[in-house]
This record gives sequence, structure tokens and C-alpha cells, in this order.
Amino acid sequence: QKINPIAICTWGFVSANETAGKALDAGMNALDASIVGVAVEEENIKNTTVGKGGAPDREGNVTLDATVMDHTGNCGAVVCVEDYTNVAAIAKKVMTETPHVMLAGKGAEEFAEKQGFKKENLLTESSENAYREWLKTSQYKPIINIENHDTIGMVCMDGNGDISGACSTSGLSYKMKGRVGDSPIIGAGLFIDNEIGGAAATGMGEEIMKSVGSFLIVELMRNGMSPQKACEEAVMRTIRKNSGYKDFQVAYIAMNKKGETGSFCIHKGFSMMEYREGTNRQIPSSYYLK
Ligand code: SD4
Repeated sequence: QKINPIAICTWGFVSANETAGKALDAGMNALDASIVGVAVEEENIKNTTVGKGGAPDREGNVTLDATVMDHTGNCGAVVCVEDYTNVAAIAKKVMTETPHVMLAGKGAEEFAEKQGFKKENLLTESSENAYREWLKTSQYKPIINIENHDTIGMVCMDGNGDISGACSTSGLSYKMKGRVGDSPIIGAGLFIDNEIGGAAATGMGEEIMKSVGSFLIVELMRNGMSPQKACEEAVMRTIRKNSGYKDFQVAYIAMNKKGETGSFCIHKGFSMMEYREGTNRQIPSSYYLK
């Protein structure tokens, strides 16, 4: 039986989500559709939290993190990669071409080169200028919903009803050298279980990792919660544990096997894109802090 494909992603990434949705409608599988979808933001130099044009760490290096997970439960990830834009595609190669799940730094870069990915300078003039401006105060304080929060996490269901996803980021602006967030960590930034559904995260990676948020959402859905309720409960775990929650954003999106979706976050301002039956919609997320 033919299923109507669905693509969801974090934030207002209209074109990324539409690209994935149309690819699914044209028959592409959910994993590859997620990768072509997130690639739109990886290549968008105006997005300072993903791929080329991403904000650098506090020493001026742009380092990217990404992961992919498919409907068989297979996954791949790369962390702290410099000089390559399409890190979700590299993460897929880690999954398909190596005996490993995750490659970091230099090893990931050498692997990308051998796989034929193009080396590029990821630091654009405008991110370099912003960085030079930042150096004047060197104050490390991520700004809620603004430049530190534009990570793309995507979950797709294809025409076979199979679910896969991808997540790609340059992490928090002006992070410490070597810092890795939730996005490339399976279970934190992304988790898929084809029997149940999938979830993806954005926001303060340190907090998302502590609650293994995307895995948690899939497990809550397994136990009967709707995607919406599961996202709410995952955000509440963070709120109950960390009294500093007013100072950071944590946001989740989720989809179950029936194609129901949901999203929730701490602070107003987050939204989810949803593509189904040829229509791409931006859905403002409900939030905790009224
Ligand atoms: C991280 N979760 O590296 C990412 C940041 C993010 O939109 O979501 N930015 O912590």
C-alpha cells in the first residue's frame, strides 16, 4: 500500500523541507530525502548555524557536526569537521562505507576527502566579521532563538512508510574549540525507530544530551504517547532538572508511524515545517514559558 510521504524539520526552513518533501513525492527514500533536505541549509551561507557560513568557535574555526539514521536502525555521524559543507552526506558514508558509526575531526576530514567530497573554506566574510566583533567582548552567552539556534533536524517518511532522518549543525557560536553538541549524537539530536517514529532536537545541546531527548521521545511514543505529548514530556524533563531553563532554548519535533506529528519547546519563537500531500506548512510550536 502506497503511503503519502511526510517531511518535518526544525525552524522555518521552508525550502529545505520542501526539497525533502518533493524528493519523497518523486519516490526518493526517506534517508536520502533527509540528506538532500538538510543540504539546502548546509549550503545556505545566510544560515550561521549550519554548514558553510556557520559561526566559528572562539578561535575562529568553523566545525560541523551531523548525523543520519535510517529505517533499519543503522546510523552514521561526524563530529568537529572542518572544511566540508555537506556533513550529513559524509555521515551517511560513515554509515555505509565504514565499520564504524562516528568519525571525528581529522579522521572524518581525511575520510571525506577519500570519498570525493569537495574541500571548501566554510568561514564567510560575514561570519568572520561577526566573529571579529564578538572578539571585542568575548562574552559567551548563547542568545535564545537567534543566531545560535538554527540547526536543522529532519525526519521523513517515504512512500513505503519507512522513516529516516538527518541532523546538521555548526553548533553553538563561539563554542570552545573541540566542543560537540547533541546534533551528531544518536539519541540526543536525532533518533529513529521505524516501528515507532522519529524525533529531532535543536537548542542548547548540553541540555538535550543530558536527557537523551530524541531517544526519550521515541520511547515515550512507544509507550503510547502522541508525538506532541512526547515532545512536551521531553522538554519538561529538562525544566524539572535545570532551574536555569529560562536562559536557554530546547526544542523538539517528532513524527510517529501513523504520520502524526508534534513539537514543543521552552521559549516562544520555535516552529516546525511540515510537508504532506504537496503542501509545505510552517507550524508555530507550543512552548512552556508563557
Ligand atoms: C548544538 N543543538 O550544537 C545545537 C545547536 C542548535 O540551532 O540547535 N542550534 O548544541
